[in-house]
Amino acid sequence: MVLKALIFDVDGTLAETETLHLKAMNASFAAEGLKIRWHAALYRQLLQIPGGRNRLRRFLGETLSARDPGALDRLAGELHAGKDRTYRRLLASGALDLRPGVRRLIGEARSVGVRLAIATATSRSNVEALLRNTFGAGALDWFEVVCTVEDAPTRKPAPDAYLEVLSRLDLPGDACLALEDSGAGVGAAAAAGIPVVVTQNQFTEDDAFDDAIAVLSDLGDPDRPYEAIRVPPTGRYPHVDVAQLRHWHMLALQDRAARTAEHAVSADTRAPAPRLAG
Ligand code: XBP
Ligand code: MG
Repeated sequence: MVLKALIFDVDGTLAETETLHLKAMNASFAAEGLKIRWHAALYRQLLQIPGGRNRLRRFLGETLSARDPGALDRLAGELHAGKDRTYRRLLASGALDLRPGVRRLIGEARSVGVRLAIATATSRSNVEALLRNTFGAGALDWFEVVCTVEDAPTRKPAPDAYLEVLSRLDLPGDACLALEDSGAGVGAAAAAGIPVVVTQNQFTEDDAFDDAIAVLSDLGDPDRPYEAIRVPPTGRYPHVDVAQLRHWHMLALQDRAARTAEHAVSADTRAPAPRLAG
């Protein structure tokens, strides 16, 4: 099976958005007159809870436990909406660029006919704002499928977003490759049968990436190679391009086939000896 499509995660993979979500969250606390401020180490822990609003509601429940649950639900909703407005305003002011190599790899994939898709746990309006303010107007159309929380409400590590993308691309998991930054994202893609490459960041570097083919600092660029955290022993390119991804994808499928064969052999040796007739 050859590589036909790349499926990109958004937050933390296309750009270091979590620093902006965090900044916007703290601005939202301040705008509501709350003294709460999240620092990076706390945010890193909170990111283990899927979804911005859910993690906020959980935090408020523990911090403002004397308040009525209904009031906390409303407060979480207002704070989250305020966070998103500020996040998109910051994006519009040019506060964030793409991670190294992202623009180059997506441009190359488009020019050689590798299909593109997005699988994210954030909202469609956040994705549109990020693409418009980094790649530029019209970039949304480069992605054949854009699956957001509105399309797959059960967030990663559930495989739902990836399964939805595969169904809309009409491709099996082993014809695709996912690019992710978090343990939850790797879990989601792997559960959908899609090989994954990780570009980690300050919020995810302690996550478990056991199911990933390769773990890197970023995609790198010709004048600035990526740092290899864990990569296959053969065929390493200094920066990630389509040829590198095709190579890693092939190794991942070979590894999967070898494991399936090994599993079949061990199941066979465990089976009882066939009875002979007579
Ligand atoms: C990452 C997330 C999101 C963001 C915040 O999504 O977990 O919840 O932290 O976005 P992904 P919201 O990596 O799948 O793109 O506040 O919109 O949830
Ligand atoms: Mg992510």
